[in-house]
Amino acid sequence: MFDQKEFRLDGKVALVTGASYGIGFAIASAFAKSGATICFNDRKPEMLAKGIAAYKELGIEAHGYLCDVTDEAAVQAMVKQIDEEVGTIDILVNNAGIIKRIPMCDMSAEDFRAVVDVDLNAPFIVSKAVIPGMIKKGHGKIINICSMMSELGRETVSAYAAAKGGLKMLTRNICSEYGGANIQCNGIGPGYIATPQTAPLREKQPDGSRHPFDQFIVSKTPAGRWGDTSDLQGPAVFLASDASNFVNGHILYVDGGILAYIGKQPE
Ligand code: NAP
Ligand code: GCO
Repeated sequence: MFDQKEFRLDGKVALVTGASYGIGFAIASAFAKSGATICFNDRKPEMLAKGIAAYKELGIEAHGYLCDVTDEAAVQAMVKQIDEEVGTIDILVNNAGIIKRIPMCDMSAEDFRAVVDVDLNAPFIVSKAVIPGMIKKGHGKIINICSMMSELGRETVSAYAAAKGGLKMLTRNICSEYGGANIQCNGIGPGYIATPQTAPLREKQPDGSRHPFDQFIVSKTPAGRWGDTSDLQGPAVFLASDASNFVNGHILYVDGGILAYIGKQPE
C-alpha cells in the first residue's frame, strides 16, 4: 500500500560531490529537509568553509570534506572517513563538474582531458568507492548529474558533451551491473539552470541588453525561463527515495521542455 513516507530520506547518509553552492547545494539541502544526513566535498578550503556556513544558515549540520573528486586515493580516504564518522553512504550524487567553452580545434588535449576527468572519470571513481558499502547495506542510490549535452551538441562544448554523453552510459552501466544488488543508478539532466557555471551565458551586454544566448535559451525553452536550482530538488529527492526503487538506468530531464521542443518560427 502506497505511503507518503516513501518520499522521505530519514536515517539515510547522502554524499553530494561539489556541493558548496549551485545545483549540488540545492540538492543536498532538499535531502536534509527530507531527513537525510548530508556529506559534501569541495576541492578548495575556502569554498568548503563557505558551504558549511551556508548549510548552517539553513539549519543544516552538513559534514564537509576537502577532496578533489579526480584523485582516487583522496576519494577512497573521504569515503572511509565518512563511513567511520557518519555512517555508510546510502545516497551518492555525482554533481561536481566543470565546463570549458572552447572551439574544438582551438582546445588543447590537456583541456579536453581536464573536463572529462571531472565530469566522467570522477563519477566512476566516486561510484566505485561507494558501491561496496551499498552492497553490504543491501541498497543504494546513485544519481549522476548529466546534461542537455548528454543528448545534444553545440559549438564550443565538445569535451563537456562527450563527458556528459559518457556519463549517461555510465549511469546505464551501473544500473546493469549493480541493479541486482538493489542499487538504483539514475541521472538527472538539468536544462539551463542559473548558477555560476552558466553566469557567462547570462551576462548583460555592454549596451545593457540581454546576452544573445540568454535570449536563445528562453526562446528554446517551452517554460520560457531559465531553470532555478530549486527546480531540481523534488526530482532529486524522488530518485534518492524508496519511491523510485523500480526506476533504474533512467535519465530524468528537468529542462522545462527544451528536449521536446523544435523551437519557435522566427518572427
Ligand atoms: P558550478 O556552480 O560550477 O558548481 C560546480 C561545483 O563542482 C563547485 O562546487 C565546484 O567546486 C565543484 N567541483 C568542480 N571540480 C571539482 C573537483 N575536481 N573536485 C571537487 N569539486 C569540484 O556548477 P553547477 O551549475 O552547480 O553544476 C553542477 C553540476 O550540474 C555539474 O556537473 C554541471 O555540469 C551540471 N549541470 C549544470 C547545468 C546548469 O545549467 N548550471 C545544467 C546541466 C548540468 P569549486 O568551488 O572548487 O570550483
Ligand atoms: C552550455 C551550458 C550547458 C549547461 C547544461 C545544459 O555552455 O551550453 O553550460 O552545458 O551547463 O549542461 O544542460
